[in-house]
Amino acid sequence: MTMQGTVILLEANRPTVTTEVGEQYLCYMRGRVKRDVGRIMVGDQVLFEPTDNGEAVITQILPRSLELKRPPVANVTGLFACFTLNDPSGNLELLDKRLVMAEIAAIKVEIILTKVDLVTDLQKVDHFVELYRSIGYSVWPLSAVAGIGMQEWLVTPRTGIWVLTGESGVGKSALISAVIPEARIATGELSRIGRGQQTTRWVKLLPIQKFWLADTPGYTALELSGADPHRIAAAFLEWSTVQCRFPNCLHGNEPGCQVKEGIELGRFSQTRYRHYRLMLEQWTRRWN
Ligand SMILES: Nc1nc2c(ncn2[C@@H]2O[C@H](COP(=O)(O)OP(=O)(O)O)[C@@H](O)[C@H]2O)c(=O)[nH]1
Ligand SMILES: [Mg+2]
Ligand SMILES: [Zn+2]
Repeated sequence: MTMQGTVILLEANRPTVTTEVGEQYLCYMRGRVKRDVGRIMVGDQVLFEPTDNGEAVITQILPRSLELKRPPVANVTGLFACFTLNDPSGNLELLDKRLVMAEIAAIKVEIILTKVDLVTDLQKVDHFVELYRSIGYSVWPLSAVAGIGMQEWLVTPRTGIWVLTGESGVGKSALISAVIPEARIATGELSRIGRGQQTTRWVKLLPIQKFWLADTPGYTALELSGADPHRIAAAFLEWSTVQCRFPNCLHGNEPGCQVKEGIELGRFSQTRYRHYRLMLEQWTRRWN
Protein backbone atom coordinates (compact mmCIF):
# COMPACT_ATOMS: atom_id res chain seq x y z
CA MET A 1 0.00 0.00 0.00
CA THR A 2 1.50 3.36 -1.01
CA MET A 3 1.13 6.24 1.42
CA GLN A 4 2.18 9.89 1.41
CA GLY A 5 3.94 11.77 4.15
CA THR A 6 6.32 14.53 5.17
CA VAL A 7 9.97 13.99 6.08
CA ILE A 8 10.26 15.51 9.55
CA LEU A 9 13.76 14.35 10.48
CA LEU A 10 16.88 12.87 8.91
CA GLU A 11 19.14 10.91 11.20
CA ALA A 12 22.11 9.04 9.74
CA ASN A 13 20.36 9.32 6.38
CA ARG A 14 17.31 7.54 7.75
CA PRO A 15 14.26 9.71 7.13
CA THR A 16 11.42 9.78 9.63
CA VAL A 17 8.15 10.35 7.80
CA THR A 18 4.83 11.48 9.27
CA THR A 19 1.46 11.01 7.60
CA GLU A 20 -1.29 13.59 7.66
CA VAL A 21 -2.92 11.81 10.61
CA GLY A 22 0.34 11.78 12.54
CA GLU A 23 1.53 8.21 12.08
CA GLN A 24 5.34 8.06 12.09
CA TYR A 25 7.55 5.71 10.11
CA LEU A 26 11.30 5.29 10.20
CA CYS A 27 12.11 4.84 6.53
CA TYR A 28 14.66 3.24 4.25
CA MET A 29 15.61 4.43 0.82
CA ARG A 30 15.66 1.53 -1.57
CA GLY A 31 15.80 0.74 -5.26
CA ARG A 32 15.61 3.59 -7.72
CA VAL A 33 15.36 6.30 -5.07
CA LYS A 34 18.48 5.08 -3.29
CA ARG A 35 20.58 7.40 -5.43
CA ASP A 36 18.51 10.26 -3.95
CA VAL A 37 19.72 9.46 -0.47
CA GLY A 38 21.95 12.54 -0.37
CA ARG A 39 19.23 14.63 -1.90
CA ILE A 40 16.32 13.98 0.39
CA MET A 41 15.53 16.90 2.68
CA VAL A 42 13.49 17.56 5.75
CA GLY A 43 10.22 18.96 4.45
CA ASP A 44 10.09 16.66 1.45
CA GLN A 45 6.80 15.08 0.51
CA VAL A 46 7.38 11.41 -0.17
CA LEU A 47 5.51 8.29 -1.22
CA PHE A 48 6.33 5.24 0.88
CA GLU A 49 5.29 1.67 1.53
CA PRO A 50 5.09 0.37 5.09
CA THR A 51 6.85 -2.94 5.74
CA ASP A 52 5.87 -5.70 8.16
CA ASN A 53 8.22 -4.53 10.92
CA GLY A 54 6.59 -1.11 11.27
CA GLU A 55 9.22 0.64 9.19
CA ALA A 56 8.76 1.80 5.60
CA VAL A 57 10.45 2.10 2.21
CA ILE A 58 10.42 5.41 0.37
CA THR A 59 9.55 4.92 -3.28
CA GLN A 60 9.39 8.51 -4.50
CA ILE A 61 10.33 12.06 -3.53
CA LEU A 62 7.64 14.39 -4.84
CA PRO A 63 8.65 17.64 -6.62
CA ARG A 64 9.59 20.50 -4.30
CA SER A 65 8.02 23.92 -4.37
CA LEU A 66 11.12 25.44 -2.80
CA GLU A 67 14.43 24.56 -1.16
CA LEU A 68 16.02 26.54 1.60
CA LYS A 69 19.77 25.87 1.68
CA ARG A 70 20.50 26.95 5.20
CA PRO A 71 18.86 25.44 7.11
CA PRO A 72 18.22 22.70 4.57
CA VAL A 73 14.42 22.51 4.45
CA ALA A 74 12.21 21.82 1.44
CA ASN A 75 8.73 23.15 0.71
CA VAL A 76 8.94 26.04 3.14
CA THR A 77 5.71 28.01 3.42
CA GLY A 78 6.77 30.78 5.70
CA LEU A 79 9.49 32.46 7.68
CA PHE A 80 9.29 33.99 11.09
CA ALA A 81 11.71 36.89 10.92
CA CYS A 82 12.82 37.30 14.54
CA PHE A 83 14.03 40.68 15.67
CA THR A 84 14.74 42.25 19.02
CA LEU A 85 15.15 45.82 20.20
CA ASN A 86 16.86 44.59 23.39
CA ASP A 87 19.83 42.55 24.49
CA PRO A 88 21.32 43.25 21.97
CA SER A 89 19.34 45.52 19.66
CA GLY A 90 19.06 43.91 16.23
CA ASN A 91 20.17 45.10 12.84
CA LEU A 92 17.22 46.61 10.95
CA GLU A 93 19.05 46.34 7.64
CA LEU A 94 19.25 42.57 8.05
CA LEU A 95 15.58 42.44 8.96
CA ASP A 96 14.54 44.40 5.86
CA LYS A 97 16.81 42.20 3.77
CA ARG A 98 15.10 39.09 5.11
CA LEU A 99 11.70 40.54 4.34
CA VAL A 100 12.80 41.37 0.80
CA MET A 101 14.29 37.93 0.23
CA ALA A 102 11.10 36.29 1.46
CA GLU A 103 9.03 38.37 -0.98
CA ILE A 104 11.32 37.51 -3.87
CA ALA A 105 11.28 33.80 -2.99
CA ALA A 106 7.47 34.02 -2.63
CA ILE A 107 7.66 32.74 0.95
CA LYS A 108 5.23 34.13 3.50
CA VAL A 109 6.83 36.11 6.28
CA GLU A 110 5.73 37.29 9.70
CA ILE A 111 7.79 39.35 12.15
CA ILE A 112 8.40 38.25 15.72
CA LEU A 113 9.62 40.97 18.06
CA THR A 114 11.36 39.00 20.79
CA LYS A 115 12.32 39.75 24.40
CA VAL A 116 9.67 42.41 24.99
CA ASP A 117 9.98 41.71 28.72
CA LEU A 118 13.27 43.61 28.55
CA VAL A 119 11.78 46.69 26.90
CA THR A 120 12.66 50.01 28.50
CA ASP A 121 11.62 52.30 25.65
CA LEU A 122 7.96 51.57 24.89
CA GLN A 123 7.85 54.26 22.24
CA LYS A 124 10.53 52.47 20.26
CA VAL A 125 8.47 49.29 20.32
CA ASP A 126 5.31 51.09 19.25
CA HIS A 127 7.14 52.75 16.39
CA PHE A 128 8.55 49.43 15.19
CA VAL A 129 5.23 47.60 15.43
CA GLU A 130 3.29 50.40 13.76
CA LEU A 131 5.77 50.76 10.88
CA TYR A 132 5.79 47.10 9.90
CA ARG A 133 2.08 46.60 10.47
CA SER A 134 1.32 49.62 8.30
CA ILE A 135 3.26 47.93 5.49
CA GLY A 136 1.09 44.87 5.91
CA TYR A 137 3.23 42.48 7.91
CA SER A 138 1.99 40.53 10.89
CA VAL A 139 4.07 41.61 13.87
CA TRP A 140 4.10 39.56 17.08
CA PRO A 141 5.67 41.34 20.06
CA LEU A 142 6.34 38.58 22.59
CA SER A 143 8.56 37.15 25.25
CA ALA A 144 9.30 33.45 25.32
CA VAL A 145 10.88 33.75 28.75
CA ALA A 146 8.14 35.80 30.43
CA GLY A 147 5.33 34.15 28.46
CA ILE A 148 4.02 37.37 26.92
CA GLY A 149 2.15 37.30 23.59
CA MET A 150 2.82 33.62 22.93
CA GLN A 151 -0.83 32.59 22.59
CA GLU A 152 -1.63 35.36 20.14
CA TRP A 153 1.28 34.25 17.98
CA LEU A 154 0.50 30.54 18.14
CA VAL A 155 -3.26 30.47 17.65
CA THR A 156 -3.12 32.36 14.36
CA PRO A 157 -4.10 29.86 11.65
CA ARG A 158 -1.19 28.71 9.50
CA THR A 159 -0.40 25.62 7.49
CA GLY A 160 2.76 24.19 5.97
CA ILE A 161 6.35 24.49 7.12
CA TRP A 162 7.60 27.58 8.94
CA VAL A 163 11.19 28.43 9.76
CA LEU A 164 12.47 30.71 12.51
CA THR A 165 15.12 33.05 11.15
CA GLY A 166 17.08 35.82 12.76
CA GLU A 167 20.46 36.69 14.12
CA SER A 168 22.13 34.53 16.72
CA GLY A 169 20.97 35.45 20.21
CA VAL A 170 17.62 36.87 19.09
CA GLY A 171 15.78 34.12 20.98
CA LYS A 172 14.86 31.43 18.43
CA SER A 173 15.80 28.52 20.67
CA ALA A 174 13.97 30.08 23.60
CA LEU A 175 10.83 30.27 21.46
CA ILE A 176 11.05 26.62 20.49
CA SER A 177 11.70 25.54 24.06
CA ALA A 178 8.71 27.55 25.26
CA VAL A 179 6.44 25.98 22.65
CA ILE A 180 7.72 22.41 22.82
CA PRO A 181 9.62 21.70 26.04
CA GLU A 182 10.78 18.28 24.72
CA ALA A 183 12.56 20.07 21.88
CA ARG A 184 14.96 21.55 24.38
CA ILE A 185 16.19 18.09 25.29
CA ALA A 186 16.89 17.28 21.66
CA THR A 187 18.73 20.56 21.19
CA GLY A 188 20.80 19.97 24.33
CA GLU A 189 21.72 16.47 23.23
CA LEU A 190 22.74 17.82 19.91
CA SER A 191 25.17 20.37 21.28
CA ARG A 192 26.86 17.53 23.15
CA ILE A 193 27.22 15.49 19.96
CA GLY A 194 29.44 18.26 18.76
CA ARG A 195 30.17 20.52 15.92
CA GLY A 196 30.53 20.59 12.17
CA GLN A 197 28.35 19.46 9.35
CA GLN A 198 26.24 17.16 11.46
CA THR A 199 25.07 20.08 13.55
CA THR A 200 24.32 22.51 10.75
CA ARG A 201 22.41 19.87 8.81
CA TRP A 202 20.29 18.91 11.76
CA VAL A 203 16.69 20.01 11.35
CA LYS A 204 13.52 18.67 12.88
CA LEU A 205 9.94 19.60 12.12
CA LEU A 206 7.80 20.08 15.21
CA PRO A 207 4.01 20.00 15.03
CA ILE A 208 2.37 23.22 16.24
CA GLN A 209 -1.37 23.69 15.81
CA LYS A 210 -1.83 22.97 12.10
CA PHE A 211 1.66 23.90 10.93
CA TRP A 212 5.21 22.59 11.25
CA LEU A 213 7.88 24.64 12.98
CA ALA A 214 11.44 23.84 11.90
CA ASP A 215 13.78 23.41 14.85
CA THR A 216 17.19 24.37 13.52
CA PRO A 217 20.19 24.81 15.79
CA GLY A 218 22.30 26.59 13.20
CA TYR A 219 21.88 30.02 11.80
CA THR A 220 19.64 30.73 8.85
CA ALA A 221 20.53 32.51 5.67
CA LEU A 222 18.65 33.67 2.63
CA GLU A 223 20.63 34.32 -0.48
CA LEU A 224 20.29 37.34 -2.72
CA SER A 225 20.13 34.99 -5.70
CA GLY A 226 17.02 35.43 -7.79
CA ALA A 227 17.02 39.09 -6.93
CA ASP A 228 17.30 41.95 -9.38
CA PRO A 229 16.81 45.68 -8.81
CA HIS A 230 13.17 45.68 -9.95
CA ARG A 231 12.31 42.71 -7.78
CA ILE A 232 14.05 44.31 -4.83
CA ALA A 233 12.10 47.54 -5.39
CA ALA A 234 8.82 45.64 -5.72
CA ALA A 235 9.52 43.87 -2.43
CA PHE A 236 9.16 47.18 -0.58
CA LEU A 237 5.42 46.62 -0.38
CA GLU A 238 4.54 50.07 0.95
CA TRP A 239 5.66 51.66 -2.33
CA SER A 240 3.15 49.68 -4.37
CA THR A 241 0.57 52.29 -3.39
CA VAL A 242 2.16 55.00 -5.58
CA GLN A 243 2.98 55.28 -9.27
CA CYS A 244 6.14 56.97 -10.42
CA ARG A 245 6.28 58.85 -13.72
CA PHE A 246 8.36 56.04 -15.24
CA PRO A 247 6.89 52.58 -14.79
CA ASN A 248 10.40 51.07 -14.51
CA CYS A 249 11.51 53.68 -11.95
CA LEU A 250 14.12 52.40 -9.51
CA HIS A 251 13.51 55.34 -7.17
CA GLY A 252 16.98 56.82 -7.54
CA ASN A 253 17.27 60.17 -9.31
CA GLU A 254 14.50 59.65 -11.84
CA PRO A 255 12.19 62.67 -12.26
CA GLY A 256 8.65 62.25 -10.99
CA CYS A 257 9.57 59.56 -8.50
CA GLN A 258 6.66 59.20 -6.12
CA VAL A 259 8.63 57.03 -3.72
CA LYS A 260 11.21 59.76 -3.11
CA GLU A 261 8.43 62.30 -2.81
CA GLY A 262 6.66 60.04 -0.30
CA ILE A 263 9.84 59.83 1.73
CA GLU A 264 10.28 63.59 1.74
CA LEU A 265 6.69 63.97 2.90
CA GLY A 266 7.29 61.49 5.69
CA ARG A 267 4.83 59.03 4.21
CA PHE A 268 7.43 56.28 3.75
CA SER A 269 10.22 55.20 6.06
CA GLN A 270 13.54 56.83 5.31
CA THR A 271 15.36 54.01 7.06
CA ARG A 272 13.82 51.38 4.82
CA TYR A 273 14.65 53.48 1.78
CA ARG A 274 18.28 53.61 2.92
CA HIS A 275 18.25 49.83 3.27
CA TYR A 276 16.81 49.57 -0.23
CA ARG A 277 19.70 51.60 -1.63
CA LEU A 278 22.20 49.45 0.25
CA MET A 279 20.60 46.28 -1.14
CA LEU A 280 20.85 47.64 -4.69
CA GLU A 281 24.53 48.43 -4.11
CA GLN A 282 25.17 44.96 -2.77
CA TRP A 283 23.36 43.42 -5.68
CA THR A 284 25.42 45.46 -8.14
CA ARG A 285 28.73 44.54 -6.51
CA ARG A 286 27.88 40.90 -6.29
CA TRP A 287 26.25 40.15 -9.60
CA ASN A 288 27.90 42.49 -12.06
N1 LIG B 1 14.71 38.26 28.92
C1 LIG B 1 14.57 37.45 27.87
N2 LIG B 1 15.62 36.78 27.44
C2 LIG B 1 15.47 35.97 26.38
C3 LIG B 1 14.22 35.80 25.72
N3 LIG B 1 14.38 34.95 24.70
C4 LIG B 1 15.68 34.57 24.73
N4 LIG B 1 16.33 35.19 25.74
C5 LIG B 1 17.76 35.04 26.08
O1 LIG B 1 18.55 35.47 25.00
C6 LIG B 1 19.68 34.62 24.82
C7 LIG B 1 19.70 34.03 23.42
O2 LIG B 1 18.54 33.24 23.23
P1 LIG B 1 18.49 31.99 22.23
O3 LIG B 1 17.12 31.44 22.29
O4 LIG B 1 19.60 31.05 22.52
O5 LIG B 1 18.79 32.72 20.84
P2 LIG B 1 19.03 32.05 19.40
O6 LIG B 1 20.50 32.19 19.14
O7 LIG B 1 18.24 32.88 18.45
O8 LIG B 1 18.56 30.64 19.45
C8 LIG B 1 19.59 33.57 25.90
O9 LIG B 1 20.39 33.95 26.97
C9 LIG B 1 18.11 33.59 26.29
O10 LIG B 1 17.90 33.19 27.61
C10 LIG B 1 13.10 36.55 26.22
O11 LIG B 1 11.97 36.50 25.73
N5 LIG B 1 13.35 37.36 27.31
MG1 LIG C 1 19.56 28.89 18.95
ZN1 LIG D 1 10.27 55.97 -8.30
